[in-house]
Amino acid sequence: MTKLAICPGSFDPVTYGHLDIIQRGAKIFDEVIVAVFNNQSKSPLFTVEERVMLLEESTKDIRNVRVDSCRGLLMDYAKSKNAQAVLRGLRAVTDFEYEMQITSMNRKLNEEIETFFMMTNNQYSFLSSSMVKEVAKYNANVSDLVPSIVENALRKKFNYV
Ligand code: COD
Repeated sequence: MTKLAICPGSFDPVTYGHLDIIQRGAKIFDEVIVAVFNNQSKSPLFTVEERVMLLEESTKDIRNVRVDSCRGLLMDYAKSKNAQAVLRGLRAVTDFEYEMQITSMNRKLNEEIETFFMMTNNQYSFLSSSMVKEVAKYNANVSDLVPSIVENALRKKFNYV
């Protein structure tokens, strides 16, 4: 049976931290679908379409990764795709409580789909989309935090080109 994992998130925008989890996940699962959700509570900078495009470009060399946009509940989406797993990344201890809450709720919604956590690579343990946006707003160099296509998109958003 093909082992399919959904890697859900806001990805506003995708960072090297996200890509690290996606790349490593793609070595373990037969297929990974990166699912972009519109988490309105985070007041996104990029539209869902822009985030999907940036992810597609950034993952185009990974054969078994696809990108999709989603609405509604993660577990409904995962079930509709016949996924066996949800793949999430963990950074510092601060992520843990939030992830526990989401995982407990998701398990209540569908206990057959397992959530897998991968510890971040040390070099990305303090990297978040929010921090990238915060510094890119002031035209700081983010080239070692995000792919160049994302860097350019950030410059455009903040009117530096
Ligand atoms: N290193 C490693 N992993 C990282 C890094 C990093 N530097 N940065 C982020 N990650 C991981 C995150 O831990 C996460 O696993 C993934 O990458 C995506 O991160 P974000 O921040 O883009 O995504 P979130 O946390 O905003 O995603 C939240 C969801 C969209 C998954 C959630 O809101 C959701 O499931 N929404 C759908 C509605 C639903 O089903 N709700 C019920 C559950 S409460």
